Amino acid sequence: AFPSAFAAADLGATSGRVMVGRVGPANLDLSEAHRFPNRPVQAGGSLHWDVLSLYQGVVDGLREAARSGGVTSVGVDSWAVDYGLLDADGRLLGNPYHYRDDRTQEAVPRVWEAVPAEELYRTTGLQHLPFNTVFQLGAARGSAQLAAARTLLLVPDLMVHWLTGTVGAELTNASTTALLDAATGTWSGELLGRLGIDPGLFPAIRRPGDVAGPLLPEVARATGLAEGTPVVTVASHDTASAVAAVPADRPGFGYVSCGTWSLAGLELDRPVVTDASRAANFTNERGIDGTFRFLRNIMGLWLLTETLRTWAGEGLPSDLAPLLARAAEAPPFAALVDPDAPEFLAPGDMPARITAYCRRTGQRPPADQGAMVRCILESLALAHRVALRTAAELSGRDLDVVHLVGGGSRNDLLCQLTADATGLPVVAGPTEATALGNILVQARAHGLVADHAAMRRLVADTQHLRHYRPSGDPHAWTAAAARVGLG
Ligand code: LRH
Repeated sequence: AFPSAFAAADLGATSGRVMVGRVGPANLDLSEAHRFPNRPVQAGGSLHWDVLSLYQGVVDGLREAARSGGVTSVGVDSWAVDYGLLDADGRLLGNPYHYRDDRTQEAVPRVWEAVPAEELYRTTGLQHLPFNTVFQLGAARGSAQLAAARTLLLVPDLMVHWLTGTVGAELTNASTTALLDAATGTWSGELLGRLGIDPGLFPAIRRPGDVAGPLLPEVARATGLAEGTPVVTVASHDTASAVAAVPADRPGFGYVSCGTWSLAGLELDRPVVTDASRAANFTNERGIDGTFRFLRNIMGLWLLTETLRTWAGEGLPSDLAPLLARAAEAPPFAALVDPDAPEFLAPGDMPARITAYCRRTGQRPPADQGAMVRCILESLALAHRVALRTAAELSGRDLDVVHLVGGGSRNDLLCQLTADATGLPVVAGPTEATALGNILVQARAHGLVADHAAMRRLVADTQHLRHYRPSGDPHAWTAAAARVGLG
């Protein structure tokens, strides 16, 4: 049988891409049809996503996919929590906010006044992140924009709306809003009522594998794709797609989906919502097939990319490869930070913030660029270790391997440090786990892959994976972490 082709539109925080995946019984080939920058815009005192330019990138990418031979269907995924609002005519009301916009700071205590933090956690199972949709809507309360809104669509659902004219709320991404009931997987009317949010804003839930609808005729014309090409609902939360494609072959695996964020945790078949999991700020996001991602957000390679951006602006060397080589040579454990310190969330001068953190915690700040990069990567590896161990403890599971997927799996030093810190073998790759998860859910919906285990086997059999054995003394990590109160 000839392999079938599927298009995955995958929007990331710094770039978007349309990938074409060709799937056969024993093949899975991925090629990039189009990549385009995602440049957040600071305007009118707020940070926004330029969603029209992202949509244009998707359309351009689909045109390339059509040129390369056409596709059986299309799926869209992106980062979580952010949304666009539509008015009664179905028009977009303003530009969606970026989750790094700081307007939610004052909204958090107000939301907790209406629904105490413990109760919010018990209902939704979601870790506290100041940008969760629930707090963004808290910040929007009383605004003319929210008053005019009739429909809320998370970013991938907005793209699907423009591609097909239909509205729906994809389940995995909806589970990141902190408005979904963890027990039922539907919008919590009780929460919405107490928060004074109009329940009519929220479309019906769609599940990965459902067909959202055919491309609108004008979109088919603009892209050159066949009239009637279906848009299939995938796991539209990028992390859900990435974890769906983790090439694991047994249950005792942990994962780190590593890009702008490091999402480190386990796949479970039921949520863990306890006082201990709340205290450890662990989340229960929904995956495909009734799975849950029990994980913690770690600030991730954002620390490194913001550092490189700052250096580039100052005219300092900012090419990653030579800096990684210098980091590999730098002395270990010279300085460690908590990557999740709230001051690292916003865009801006990252080396200055890391330096200030080190001073504040009685450490000598990294003295040169190699030492700074080493500090960031060791701090991330340590955070991976803490999150994975905590996840295992809280869920009563044993871990015997860590799968590191996403763009960060290209970073050899980070993979090795993660193996060293966790004391576990690390399997690195695939880099494009999110796009593969997107494509495989479509392929399964078309009957080309039998089930989730077969999806994972296909990834394991066809993608380039690298293996790292733990080296060094794991106690050195315990001691270094304890020295700076990060154990
Ligand atoms: C990663 C991600 C993560 C969310 C964050 C907002 O891209 O989707 O899972 O927490 O973006």
